[in-house]
Amino acid sequence: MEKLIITAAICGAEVTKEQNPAVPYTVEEIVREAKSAVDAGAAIVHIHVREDDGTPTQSKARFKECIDAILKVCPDVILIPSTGGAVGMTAEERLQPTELDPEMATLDCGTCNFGDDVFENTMPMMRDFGKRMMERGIKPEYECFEMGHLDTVLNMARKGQVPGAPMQFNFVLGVPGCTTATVPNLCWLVNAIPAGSTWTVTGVGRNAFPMAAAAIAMGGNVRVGFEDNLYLSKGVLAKSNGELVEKVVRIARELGREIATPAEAREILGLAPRR
Ligand code: KMH
Ligand code: ZN
Repeated sequence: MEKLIITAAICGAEVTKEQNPAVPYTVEEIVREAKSAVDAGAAIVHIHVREDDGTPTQSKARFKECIDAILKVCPDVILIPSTGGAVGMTAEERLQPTELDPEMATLDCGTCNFGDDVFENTMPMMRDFGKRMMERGIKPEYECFEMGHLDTVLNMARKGQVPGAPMQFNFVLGVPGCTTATVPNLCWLVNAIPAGSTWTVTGVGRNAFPMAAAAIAMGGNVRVGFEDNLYLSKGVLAKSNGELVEKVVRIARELGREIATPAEAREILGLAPRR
């Protein structure tokens, strides 16, 4: 089996310090959380950014400030900025971090319920996002919250509307209103991706570690972090993203799976080595 790529989604757009005081808002806090995750074994950090008061933003300047500051202390890490932003943001607003030419960025693969909200990703929006990423040579991480999102993006790839092989998928399972986090659902998705693709699973809330264990056993990759889950175990808040990553590393070690460094993750994902 390939080594395990761990992604830390350190911040998200929805979680707050009221829910867990360790949720990062400021640049310093974002750097602290990224470093804790990388030190624990994350090869990838998925980033959203906030204003100092916690308001989610897709500001290019704020992304640049955070990316530069993270790379100062974690020079090898793979950063995947969000183009999902927060529910209700416009496509133009969401696309801002692509202007920084990151090696990867998320591309959300369809509209879905998101708790009480609707996360809008219309076909024209997705075609615009795909075009932008092809023009700028950005490798998308295809975020699938629903079973049908996978068919949607595979069709778009066949039509040349989004970057094609090798594709990297992130199956985000357990968002209220979307596909539930079960092993049969994960197997259905994994069985439907083209040969040569790579995949990661994100289990939301209490699904985080069961989905991680399933992916470790199946040969896939794992995302954890405050964006998806604030707890280390039932009723115990995680003190840092690093603690969540450490738990994945412990499970992987028990199951005999080694952890990929950022350089190894770049090779597995088909990214160019860092200059
Ligand atoms: N904040 C969610 C509505 C992404 O990063 O691309 C969407 C999200 C997906 O987090
Ligand atoms: Zn995200």
